[in-house]
Amino acid sequence: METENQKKLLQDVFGESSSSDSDTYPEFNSVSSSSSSLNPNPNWVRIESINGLLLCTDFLSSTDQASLLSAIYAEGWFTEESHNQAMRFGDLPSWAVKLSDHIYKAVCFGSKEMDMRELSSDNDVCILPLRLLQRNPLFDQLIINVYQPGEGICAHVDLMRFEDGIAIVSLESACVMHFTPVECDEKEVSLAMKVPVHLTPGSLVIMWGDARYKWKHEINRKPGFQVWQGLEIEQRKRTSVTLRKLCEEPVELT
Ligand SMILES: O=C(O)CCC(=O)C(=O)O
Repeated sequence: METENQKKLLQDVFGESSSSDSDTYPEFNSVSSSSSSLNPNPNWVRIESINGLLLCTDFLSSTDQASLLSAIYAEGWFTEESHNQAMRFGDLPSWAVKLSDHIYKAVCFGSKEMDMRELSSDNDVCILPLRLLQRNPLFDQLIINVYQPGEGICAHVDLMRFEDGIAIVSLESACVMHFTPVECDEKEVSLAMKVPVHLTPGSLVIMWGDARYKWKHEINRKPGFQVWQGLEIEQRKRTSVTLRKLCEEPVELT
């Protein structure tokens, strides 16, 4: 019965077929004249060793990446090189609302491929549990980070003032994000103990459950840390968009 309800819910979300208006990617800015198609079969990769960590490798086409970047830079937040972070809370810019909508649909399309029984609860098969996917708004906090070559972000767990279910979209260039269990002492942990995830431009990471609460994530762009499949990644400027939802009240971990 529960499965039928969930199936109906997902059908309500995007209809019986994938040929509805949800096939069209909204443009991220009004300047862009072209629109591209929403990928009805997004490539979702589950990071096996970390429950609740999922990567959509083909979330945004190159056209949509360019359109999103131009919408971000049109905000005027990054007029000087020293400006490397912008945050917004509450009502988000329209392009960020569209991006949230894309995330919602990419999760739904990915979930559609899965056995509906798997969507019922907080298990490690979900892309995002329905209780998180259904909240309204899905996200109400935004951070844009701009990294120059060599710059990264220290290992951290996102603040408890944010709910479970965090999304990160990568733009411009690739990097390796490393995940380390929270209980590991950062001074003692070796690179070999970290789980690397390759974030390519246009990819989307979803973190929930263990991935959000029990693992720290970091981007270390010092020489020797940006290695993927044996090769050091050539470093260029990278921009990321992180979307989160503020808690009504901060939650304590038990
Ligand atoms: O830039 C990224 O990909 C990660 C950003 C992040 O972890 C943060 O802003 O808390």
